[in-house]
Amino acid sequence: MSRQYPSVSLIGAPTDIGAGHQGARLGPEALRIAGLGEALVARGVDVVDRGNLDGPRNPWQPPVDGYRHLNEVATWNRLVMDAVRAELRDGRMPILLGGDHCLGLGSITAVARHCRETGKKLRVIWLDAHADFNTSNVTPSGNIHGMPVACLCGIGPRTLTHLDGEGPAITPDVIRQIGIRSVDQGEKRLVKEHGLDIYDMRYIDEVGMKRAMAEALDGLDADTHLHVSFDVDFLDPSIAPGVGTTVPGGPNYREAQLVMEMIADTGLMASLDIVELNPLLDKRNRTGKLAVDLVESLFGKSTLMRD
Ligand code: HAR
Ligand code: MN
Ligand code: MN
Ligand code: MN
Repeated sequence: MSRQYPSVSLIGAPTDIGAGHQGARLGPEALRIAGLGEALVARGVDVVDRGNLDGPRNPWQPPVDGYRHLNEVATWNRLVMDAVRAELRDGRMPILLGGDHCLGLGSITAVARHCRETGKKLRVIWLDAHADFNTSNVTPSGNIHGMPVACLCGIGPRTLTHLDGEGPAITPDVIRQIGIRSVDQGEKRLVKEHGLDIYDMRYIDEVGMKRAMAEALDGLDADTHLHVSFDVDFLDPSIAPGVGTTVPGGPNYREAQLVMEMIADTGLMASLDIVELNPLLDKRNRTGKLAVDLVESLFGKSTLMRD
């Protein structure tokens, strides 16, 4: 193996508090049963499973003032933030097992703080079908898993934009979004206004995944902390049906592998979210197994020919 990976800590966050379907709260178990820990150990990585965080249950209420479950979302994200922060302080690589994508807020808030404290530059690679840049005014659903990127950039309710009490975690220039193919009307205006760097499927079709990823990974150096936020609905639904919000026209198996391989080649990934896996919508945990397969590539499985 060409790279020595830091010790990994698996952190389960079994909740669908920010989603429009229930079932993503089973994601951590589905990833464990698909063999995530064992697969990393087989790659020579030291893995500790911290078990699951214990937050509020999903009360399954309708949105209030454009947000569904705002208080519970904030509580879950504080738990995630604290857990991720503790691992980073210990010099370990946190892998967040979601849970829906609202949890990217807690995870990346912790990562951004860690970067400020250690003088590292941050780059976030956001793999998703969705831009997750909605606000309470423009959201079609009130589901907060459609809002974490906006909240991270300071657009949203104070409880979420100031999760660690320090103000917005990032500026939009930190993030690169790959695979995007579903952006709501008002959300489109916002992503343009804030200049998000989006490699949408149209662009990927035109220039190819290799060039899109090369651009998204451009400008990294040894001082960069690379965070990968992997929303499993990034993948084409034909290979990954086990998610709540499928959108046709996503990356196929090889394109997805190439994404992971190119990230692995940087040697800079220092934290990871795996979110939105919903095994209730799946058969035989197929999507969980695919997620594990792709994470193995993030840890260099397919770079054999380059060693
Ligand atoms: N854009 C839609 C909304 O805000 C759907 C968001 C779905 N989000 C996720 N995460 N699955 O990417 O309601
Ligand atoms: Mn560190
Ligand atoms: Mn998402
Ligand atoms: Mn998504």
